[in-house]
Amino acid sequence: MKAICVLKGSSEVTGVVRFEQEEDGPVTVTGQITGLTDGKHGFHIHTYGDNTDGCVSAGPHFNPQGKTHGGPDDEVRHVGDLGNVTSAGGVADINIKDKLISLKGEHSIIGRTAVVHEKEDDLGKGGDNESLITGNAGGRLACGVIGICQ
Ligand SMILES: [Cu+2]
Ligand SMILES: [Zn+2]
Repeated sequence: MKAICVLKGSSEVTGVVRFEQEEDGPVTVTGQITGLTDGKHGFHIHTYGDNTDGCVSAGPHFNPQGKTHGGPDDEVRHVGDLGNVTSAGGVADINIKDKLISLKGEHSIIGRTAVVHEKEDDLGKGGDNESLITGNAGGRLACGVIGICQ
């Protein structure tokens, strides 16, 4: 099964992200985001596929298990916590394999929103309360609803 997401926002940041899953295996996330400042930027799946008020309407990180925020390799994390993407020379190439997100079932990300952030996600290790909610990743630069594709 395959899904796709076109990231857009009020900034110059744009991107295309593809999701691919075989059976109940991990989801491979690939793509490219351009226009980011060099360095790390938080990248998550947020709960709602709602863009009425821009990326803000996508709500909090997708968290069907009621856990606190973490990094993609942590036991305690939101399902939507994909960590950071790294931009170099204005281009961030994405190549992630994740076992928790899915394209079907309870952890399905179809119809939800992928968001890339202004700042680095501290992966829940920032030592403050916000770190356990958002990873202190700051503003939402671009986002897009994840849809089924061919
Ligand atoms: Cu986010
Ligand atoms: Zn999170």
